[in-house]
Amino acid sequence: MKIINQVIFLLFACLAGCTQSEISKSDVIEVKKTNLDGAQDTEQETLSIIKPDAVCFAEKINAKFQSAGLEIVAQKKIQLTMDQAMEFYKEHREKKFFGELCTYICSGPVIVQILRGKDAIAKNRKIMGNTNPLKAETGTIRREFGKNIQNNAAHGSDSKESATREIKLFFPKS
Ligand code: IDP
Ligand code: MG
Repeated sequence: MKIINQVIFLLFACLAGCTQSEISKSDVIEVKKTNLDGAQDTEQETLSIIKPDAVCFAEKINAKFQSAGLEIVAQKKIQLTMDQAMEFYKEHREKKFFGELCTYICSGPVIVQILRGKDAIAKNRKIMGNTNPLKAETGTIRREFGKNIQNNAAHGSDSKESATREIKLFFPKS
């Protein structure tokens, strides 16, 4: 009888999907030293965001970064204000999805992170996969955890300039 109850519970847990956060409730999860002094030339830092409806998969997503050799050197859970979202996504302000995108990114807590490693910017983009989860390769974050082209689980800086700007926005002292 006990086993049957456990099986039923597991079935419900699977059906419920992303309902429970795997990550602690505290706002600041971890912040380590973030300057690149002493790091090798090819090392880069990039900004990653685990978007609202993928926060519950944070442990699995972080495991992908780590197994690809990206170190999470800073990480915090925050909820963006509309002003922060509009500043962050300002390169898209002319796009028709801009308003909806900003509303979405503010719809719940996100996890902002600095990833560090060799070719971190390109590596993170590869681990994330195509913007559209339907076009993303098997095993990528967006393929596994994204719902659609907007709710696509993760953000990753697309250039050194973006990385510098985006890291400053969320980790001004780093
Ligand atoms: P990226 O995140 O792969 O760099 P961008 O083109 O920079 O893709 O778009 C930023 C974010 O805007 C995407 O991650 C996604 O959340 C959202 N987005 C991109 N294209 C569309 C669209 O056609 N409809 C709705 N949202 C979109
Ligand atoms: Mg982009």
